Amino acid sequence: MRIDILSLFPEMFTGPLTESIVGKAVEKGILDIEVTNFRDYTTDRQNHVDDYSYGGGAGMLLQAQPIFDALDAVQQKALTPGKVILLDPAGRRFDQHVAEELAHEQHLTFICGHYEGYDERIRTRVTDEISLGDYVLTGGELGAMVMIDATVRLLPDVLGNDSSAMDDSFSTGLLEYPQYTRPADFRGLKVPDVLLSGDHQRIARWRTKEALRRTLERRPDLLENYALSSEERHLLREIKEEMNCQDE
Ligand code: 21W
Repeated sequence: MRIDILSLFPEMFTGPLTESIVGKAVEKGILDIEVTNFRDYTTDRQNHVDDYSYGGGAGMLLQAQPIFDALDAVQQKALTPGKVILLDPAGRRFDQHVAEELAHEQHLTFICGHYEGYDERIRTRVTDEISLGDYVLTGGELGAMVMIDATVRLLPDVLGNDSSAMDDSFSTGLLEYPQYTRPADFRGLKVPDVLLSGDHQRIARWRTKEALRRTLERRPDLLENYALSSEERHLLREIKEEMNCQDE
């Protein structure tokens, strides 16, 4: 996969893109990332990238010209235009499904703003407008890093074990069950007996039940879109009975 990032703050990306799993993917040649400062493409003699809003109003807008020219340059180099993603608080919300969609692409370009907004004409070059969530950031850079991290770990051969990305909570649709490591008794806090029993069938059932319990307690919204197996339906009924839950 090739990833281009257009940003006025390229240094922000050095840590996240060179360390850890994303850095390993670059070393392995699975991923090629380039950060372009679109200030380098300005034709303005003072290298301005922003200007006042027509019609008035507070704040500066990123101008179309530097971003158009930077996009022309990265798209010429990459052969395939791919997806062009505008980081924008008004975009659709990023989630695991979007990460899976992006992981199928050959080429991604992220445009990161850092001002009050974009000249509307920039959107004519954009295929997707994506937000990280309902909170205000100072710019798109952290959003791009989050999206790149979530996407790159889904690429084949990035994680050592190719089943690990598939088992993640949000991929399975349930939260994860509680996990324990040694010792079996830590300051009186004990590991549940079932996990020490060696009975793999009982353990699997316990884990499914606890994953359901945790999801019901913390993220009931996830259960609404989840297709329960007959065993899961049975376990969920047990949980609700234990809770003395009258409904269902
Ligand atoms: C913050 C841009 C506030 C614009 C119209 C009139 C990218 C982000 C960002 C930023 C405003 C994302 C306005 C979640 C985010 C981002 C910087 C408000 C004022 N619009 N995901 N006046 N949250 N944020 N614009 O902030 O660039 S993805």
